[in-house]
Amino acid sequence: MTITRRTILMSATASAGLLAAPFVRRADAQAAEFTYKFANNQPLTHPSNIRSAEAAAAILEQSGGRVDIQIFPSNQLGADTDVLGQLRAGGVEFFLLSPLILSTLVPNASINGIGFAFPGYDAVWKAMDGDLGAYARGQIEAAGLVVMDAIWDNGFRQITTSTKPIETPADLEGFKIRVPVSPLWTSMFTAFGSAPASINFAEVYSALQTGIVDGQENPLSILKVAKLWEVQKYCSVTNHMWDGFWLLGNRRAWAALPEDLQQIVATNFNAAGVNQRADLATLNASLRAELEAEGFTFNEPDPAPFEAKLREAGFYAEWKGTYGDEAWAILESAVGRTLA
Ligand code: X2X
Repeated sequence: MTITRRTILMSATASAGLLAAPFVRRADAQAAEFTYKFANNQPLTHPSNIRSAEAAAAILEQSGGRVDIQIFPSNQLGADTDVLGQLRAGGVEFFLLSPLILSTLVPNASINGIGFAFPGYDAVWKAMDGDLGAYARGQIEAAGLVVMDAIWDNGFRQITTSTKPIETPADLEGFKIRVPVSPLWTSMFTAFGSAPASINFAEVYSALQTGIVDGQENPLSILKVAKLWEVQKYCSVTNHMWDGFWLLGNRRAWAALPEDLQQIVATNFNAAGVNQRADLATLNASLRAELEAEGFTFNEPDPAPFEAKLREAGFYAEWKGTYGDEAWAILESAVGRTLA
């Protein structure tokens, strides 16, 4: 990410229609016993960063100044796949990351991203606060990372393009689309017959601007905070998957915290996640109109042919085999229907 791009995002704070982010790099950081870095890929204007900053302030206060969480938004410490390496090595202590990108390390963590699995948010929270989330957290812990209980929202994903609205699955054939770095994303858009390119979020704006790809897919909140109308024209409301963010921790850094401090950190982080979900629910009510005002043209294709296309291409059968019967049964039970 260039200085110019970051400057643009910073200056967007005032005009984004969101609260000004209370992000402050404190000068007294060296006074704390535990100074931990918290990385994420979202601009300061995203509710994730507003709630993270709130949690960090509460943690500093409730720990009597012993725990200082410093927030690094917008991939300031590196692209997501690099920061995942830093988290494992201990160079970064906390990281808010998509379960699908995490699946490059924890393969079955991506199961929430199966196409068209969730009909809406009620089903998402029931599953992710229930057995499916517990299963995923078990996988993450078995891989040597710490994970907080509450998953944060990213959202239902929509396809944007610079060229044409996506009306039917045929419109995705041969389409050059950016997908995040994750086997599940590549598999889904390969099943649609597209030409998916794995690109970290840090490079998405420039990849769209320079025409390396013609489109991308993300929730409306991300289109807004990343100002993607500047480099995209159409938004097709496909709701093709839901994804969130797990708040991950480095195990050694976590174990170094006495139990009472772990409790303070976990309680505030989980509360921040639950509040962030509510913030996004509020934002979602007005985002489409705001994005239309910025220049996006919306359409709402029938999702049924898209799901049928994935099924015909063997997408569901393939992923059932990859995740295994146990994980697949938890997914199907969570969504209340047979997917494969
Ligand atoms: O990389 C993306 O597209 C984003 C911001 O949605 C994720 O973190 C998965």
